[in-house]
Amino acid sequence: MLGDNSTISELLSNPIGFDVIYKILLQMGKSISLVDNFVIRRLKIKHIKFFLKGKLGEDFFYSLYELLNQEGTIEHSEKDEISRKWWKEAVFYQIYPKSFKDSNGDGIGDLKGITLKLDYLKALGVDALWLCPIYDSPLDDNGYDIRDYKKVLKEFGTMEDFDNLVTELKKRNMRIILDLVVNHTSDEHEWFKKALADKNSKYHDYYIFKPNEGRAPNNWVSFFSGSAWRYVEQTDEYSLRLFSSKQMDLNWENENVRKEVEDIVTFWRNKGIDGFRLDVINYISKNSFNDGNETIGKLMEFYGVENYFFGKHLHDYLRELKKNAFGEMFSVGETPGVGFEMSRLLSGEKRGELDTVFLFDHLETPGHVRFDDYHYDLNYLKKYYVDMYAHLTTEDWPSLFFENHDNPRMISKVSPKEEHRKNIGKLIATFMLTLRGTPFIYQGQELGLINQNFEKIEDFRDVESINKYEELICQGVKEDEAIHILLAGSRDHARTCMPWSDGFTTGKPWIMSYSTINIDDKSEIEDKDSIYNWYKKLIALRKDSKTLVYGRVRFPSNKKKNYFSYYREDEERSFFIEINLSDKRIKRVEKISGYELMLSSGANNEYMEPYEVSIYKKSLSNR
Ligand code: TEU
Ligand code: CA
Repeated sequence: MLGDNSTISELLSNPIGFDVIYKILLQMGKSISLVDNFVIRRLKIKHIKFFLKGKLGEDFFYSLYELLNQEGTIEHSEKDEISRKWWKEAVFYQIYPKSFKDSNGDGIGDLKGITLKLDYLKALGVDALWLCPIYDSPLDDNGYDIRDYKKVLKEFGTMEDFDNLVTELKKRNMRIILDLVVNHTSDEHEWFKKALADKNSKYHDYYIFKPNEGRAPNNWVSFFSGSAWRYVEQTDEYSLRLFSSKQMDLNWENENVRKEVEDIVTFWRNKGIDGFRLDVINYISKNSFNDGNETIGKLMEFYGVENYFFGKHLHDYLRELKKNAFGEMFSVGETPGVGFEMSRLLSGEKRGELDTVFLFDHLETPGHVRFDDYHYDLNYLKKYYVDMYAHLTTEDWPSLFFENHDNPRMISKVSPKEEHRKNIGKLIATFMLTLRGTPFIYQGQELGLINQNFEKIEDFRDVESINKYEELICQGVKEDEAIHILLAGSRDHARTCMPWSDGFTTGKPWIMSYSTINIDDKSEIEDKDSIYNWYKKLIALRKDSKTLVYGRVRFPSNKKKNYFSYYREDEERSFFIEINLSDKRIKRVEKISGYELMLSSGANNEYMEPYEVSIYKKSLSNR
């Protein structure tokens, strides 16, 4: 058991310990090497406490030990062969249905609209779709507040439309995964309505209720502003809601809840889907309802998060769900706050829990959060990926993504300059499609979309942004400053309508249609030098040789700033990828011989253009 007399070395060999220390240093803009060295490793935690007294009180260490001692260390066994799986070879494409394609002119994307665009996706080289929630919902959080798990949202169409989409996908040898949102339900779900109607009904224990003692049960805050507790007048209680006030957390300690989730998974599995993305799945096990530690709350932005971001029953619940419902179906967990070592506990091949996870530490550079207005320094990715692959073994398989429906467009994070957009778009594609892991392209990323020019609060639709705006105004922030903060991090940047040459809709779109730059799918397809055609060529390269899927990753130890290179190798061939991480022209560093240039976004001379990527290949056998 870890405690004050444990050494820093013992702390770092605990997966949660390593990730927590890594994350704290990351938020402070420091590197893990600050503690992961011979001198510090021999110190005892009580020595550190002495230096940090006043900053990290006793309760911080109590919370930390509580968290750490629920896990043992995890072996780093290294078997040679990486097991072959369809979901390791597949290129995924994430669709936000509401903004993808509207087929009936009501201004809202729908399932028939997705079916209309399957040939576009097939031509790009997409193997599998991930659809954000398509279930009946009051749309408080655009479908992440589910009212009926077995009913298609009427605005998106009918179950027949869904069945037809699956049929059309199978005709094209494509797959589909759905979004499983089971940390919480809508407050309009029949379970919650029954829970309020009768405190003694079995449904009352489906949720997390606490008696009203005059104030919220603890200091936890919601990810969507305000207290994480909603006062429920009907029963004079507080009910937990980590997200919007219409998204009520489920009580996973209740076996009936877990059985309901198994039933939902089985229902959609029987409809022919290939798996699920599991929404904030690492939040489902709550360790306690103690107040959140002040320091951790400030550091992680949300008070209370240490009590639920990796609860002690999480592994039990995931193993049970896989055994009783998922079986061999694919699962990718969305795990905000989880780091490399903890991800191995959740998705290591022998763990019997998840197949892979979405980690998020690469989406902002150290010391920044999503709503900070800053330029993303791509040199951070060099450090991030070298660290990541140093931790992962052949039994671990990462996901590779830079955008989704919760984040601004990555090109805009790096640079606002149109002159760099194309090369940055190709650079991002290259990381996703040539590193080892499963790539997830987010709708519009293949077109090089950038952030939207929202002007006023009425232009926004996302509950997180609207609540944040109101919170900022209440704090005395001026309107234009509040809009500036939203523009840095609003999820709505990723939710504007796809700019199809044949139009997103014939009606009035539910959100501003895409307007920041004048491109559409037709112009990008016709432009041989477009980001779209870079994705298409890279995906074809990846399919052509499994080297870019299963090959070893090797990073030459060059420390030159702004330059990043790596090899992907197996017995048959070697790929060499070199990247200019900056907006300056730089000299190439790595000397290579015998390689053939396959793709370059530069001029192929001794200097690399700003944000240039060049990809080379060498055959190692005459096969
Ligand atoms: O996102 C959870 C999540 O990690 C982000 O919402 C993040 O916590 C938040 O933006 C604060 O930074 C999932 C879904 O992807 C998101 O769309 C939902 O709003 C959320 O869960 C609730 O279901
Ligand atoms: Ca529609």
